Amino acid sequence: MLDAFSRAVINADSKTACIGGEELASLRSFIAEGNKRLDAVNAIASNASCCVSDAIAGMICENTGLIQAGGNCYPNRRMAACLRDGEIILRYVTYALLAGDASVLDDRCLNGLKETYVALGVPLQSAARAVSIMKAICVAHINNTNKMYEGTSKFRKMDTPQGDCSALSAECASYFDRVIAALS
Ligand SMILES: CCC1=C(C)/C(=C/C2=NC(=C\c3[nH]c(/C=C4\NC(=O)[C@H](C)[C@H]4CC)c(C)c3CCC(=O)O)/C(CCC(=O)O)=C2C)NC1=O
Repeated sequence: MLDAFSRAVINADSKTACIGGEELASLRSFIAEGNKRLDAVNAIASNASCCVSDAIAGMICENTGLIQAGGNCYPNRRMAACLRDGEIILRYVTYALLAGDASVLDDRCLNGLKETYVALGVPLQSAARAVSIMKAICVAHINNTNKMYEGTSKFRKMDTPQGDCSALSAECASYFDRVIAALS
């Protein structure tokens, strides 16, 4: 598993070079923006179960066959496995976002996932749809633009300083895109 720092070392080593100006600048900004990154991870992690259940519910609303006999979220054992998988995927995305590197997601979650799903008959398109809903939710939580259920007690904004988190939300979105790509 790599992070932004070990990745810089590996890149430099593969060129037998010292860690150079551009890499140092990128690490410097990784450190300078570190608190924002932690807030972004926290924004997702502390809304994780809501995020997962909403994404799986959304996926099922769009395709109710999933919870009927023959569907891959039927019976409850499979529904539970599906919710668990949503949690696993989200957890590895938060690890990647924390590390600033996708390798932990690739190596420990995505490696062989498509083959497992194909073998078990888990519909890849539905799984990708649930992941894309999680992506939209997480981007909203990171940017603190979450508007779902506004005006009710279910509406939640994180108590964080205002600032520009567009780069972090884009990075987070790219990890979800990686999951979707691995399943297609
Ligand atoms: C650490 C990384 C890791 C991952 C990612 C992982 C995934 C994983 N998901 C599985 C099953 C499963 N995954 C799903 C998921 C779904 N079904 C749907 O219709 C939806 C599209 C989707 C939810 C979004 C289901 C239903 C099963 C059970 C399938 C079965 O037993 O028939 C299995 C088979 C073993 C088991 O049932 O526990 C694995 C290994 N395990 C791991 O250790």
